[in-house]
Parts: sequence; C-alpha cells; structure tokens
Amino acid sequence: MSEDCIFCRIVAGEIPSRTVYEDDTVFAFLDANPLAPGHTLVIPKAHHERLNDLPADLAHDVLDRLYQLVPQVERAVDADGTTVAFNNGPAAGQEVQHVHGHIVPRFENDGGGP
Ligand code: DGP
Repeated sequence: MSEDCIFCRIVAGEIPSRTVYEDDTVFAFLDANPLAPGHTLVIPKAHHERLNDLPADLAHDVLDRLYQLVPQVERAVDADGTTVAFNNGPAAGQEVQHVHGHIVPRFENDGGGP
C-alpha cells in the first residue's frame, strides 16, 4: 500500500467507496466522478502506477475480471454498450497514479466516446 495513494486508501477502507467487486487481488468500485451511470473502476489491490509495472499474473487477474464485469455493469444500468479504457500515464490523462481500468456504460446516441 502507498499511504498517499487515494485508491490504496479506498482498498484499505480508509476512504468510502461503492464496491462493485472484490477478491484477493482485484477491487472494483463506482467512479466518484462518473461519465455515465454505473461508471466503474477496476484496479489491482496492490499499488502499481502503470500498466507496464504490473506483474503478468496480476495483469491477467485485472483484465480477466474487467472483462467479466462488463456485462454485469451493462445489465445493472441497462446500457447499450460500453467503453473500456486505461489512461496509462499522465500524458494519457491518468490522474490517479494507481493502475485502473474504466468501464463506462454507453447509451444509444449519448454523444460520448473516445
Ligand atoms: P484517470 O483520469 O484515468 O486517472 O481517472 C481517475 C478516476 O478516478 C476519475 O474518473 C475520478 C475517479 N476518482 C478520483 N478520486 C476518487 C475517489 O476518491 N473515489 C472514487 N470512487 N473515484 C475517484
């Protein structure tokens, strides 16, 4: 855990969040500043800043769980589709320096998207 990392503090329960999924290595919770209802973040519990830093087995756990959560999130908000994204590094818009994947529910004609 990194004491000054907001996502580590969420995993530790020091900052409240709306949990979507939790196991030994992966945590998923609702984004506090959602781009759409149900916007979910999927993170490794261990602190790693960048995708490039993730050990292969942990990368597999995060991506596997993200993949499994997509239909669950879509069903929860009756979405028509999903945008899945990782902002990897500040140059790509990563504001929280703890690896996280975004699951953003999408709706017909919502005008969003990358
Ligand atoms: P990114 O720009 O890819 O680093 O996205 C960071 C996301 O994290 C952004 O959509 C807002 C979300 N976020 C930041 N702080 C908190 C927090 O304290 N709680 C929750 N649930 N989400 C947060």
